[in-house]
Amino acid sequence: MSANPLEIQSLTGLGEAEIQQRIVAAKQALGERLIILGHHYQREEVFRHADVSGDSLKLSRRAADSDAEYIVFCGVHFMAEVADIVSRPEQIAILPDLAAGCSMADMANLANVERAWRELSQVLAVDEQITPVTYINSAADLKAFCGRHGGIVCTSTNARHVLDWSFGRREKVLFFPDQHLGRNTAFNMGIPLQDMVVWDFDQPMGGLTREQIRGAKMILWKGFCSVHQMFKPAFIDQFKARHPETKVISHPESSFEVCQKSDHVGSTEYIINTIRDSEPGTRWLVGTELNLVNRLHEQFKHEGKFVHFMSGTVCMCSTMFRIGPEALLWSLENLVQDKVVNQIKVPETEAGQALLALNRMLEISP
Ligand code: CIZ
Ligand code: SF4
Repeated sequence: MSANPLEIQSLTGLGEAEIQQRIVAAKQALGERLIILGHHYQREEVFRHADVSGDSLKLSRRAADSDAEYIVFCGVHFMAEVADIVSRPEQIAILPDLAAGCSMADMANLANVERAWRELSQVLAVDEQITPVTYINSAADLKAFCGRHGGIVCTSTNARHVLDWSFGRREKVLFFPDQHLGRNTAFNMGIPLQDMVVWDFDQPMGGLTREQIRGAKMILWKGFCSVHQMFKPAFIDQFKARHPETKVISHPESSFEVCQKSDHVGSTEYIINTIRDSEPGTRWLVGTELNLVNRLHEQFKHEGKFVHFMSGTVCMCSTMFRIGPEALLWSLENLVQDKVVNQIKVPETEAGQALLALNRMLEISP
């Protein structure tokens, strides 16, 4: 059974307080049969109900360890797919709103990646020379592609370990879908920009010459996150002109120029921990999703830390926002009645191959 927008809509007529109370009651009724995993980018009205919050690496580990019958994922589609893949077959992964996708993940699909692999094989011995690395922000069939071709998954927390592992095996990496995470991580490992090329999936041979392909160490897919690409170096300059003491911290999905102007670059877990461990009085300018930055602002203002968002406009992840309290309530109340709605189930063969690539990642992650 999948989302019935009318059923969810009928809940939007309820007051916010009643929705919140009913979520708590449904959670209580389900007890240990349920675990709610909440990504850092979720909005507050939903995030507060998470049993475990974290980034995709932490949440995929918790999904793999959990004994709960139902894993309700407050996050986006690829995260619920990962929960399904790493959990046991009898466990059920649920995404409260099926429209919660990821525009970056959609920038790479299996047809485009297989075409790239075929075209690259005209120039290179692909299975000996290239490790395919997919960011966890990608569909399960791309993780399966990496599983089949000796490749691996990465998150923003372990991207460096994953690239070290990959270059330890083969001389080149095809990195998709996010060019920025690939470029920022490789550059920090000492790979110069001239050793990186961008694969334009809309063009034959990625728009590259044979020489460019032969000469590259990193082949970066031309994908990006529409939220993180809003952050601009000029904003950092203007902010620092007003508050020169500011420390700048950015997510590696931000552009190269923004990351170069940042004092720290890292995943959401890294950003949270770095601000948590900083001295009272520190002023932070943060380049990541708005809901997380607002939460950090609220959490740390009592310690005298100043947390600011790296944009004058409201740029938040609209697909993360799809998971509203009404959708969460709708999925939980159905479970109370033993009705499973919005189950995310990855086909068995694909899941098995994707698990190979995910397990390689989990084994080498810190
Ligand atoms: O890996 C994740 O959870 C994402 C999407 C961001 C981050 O760095 O935590
Ligand atoms: Fe995808 Fe960007 Fe939203 Fe993360 S913030 S889920 S990468 S669109």
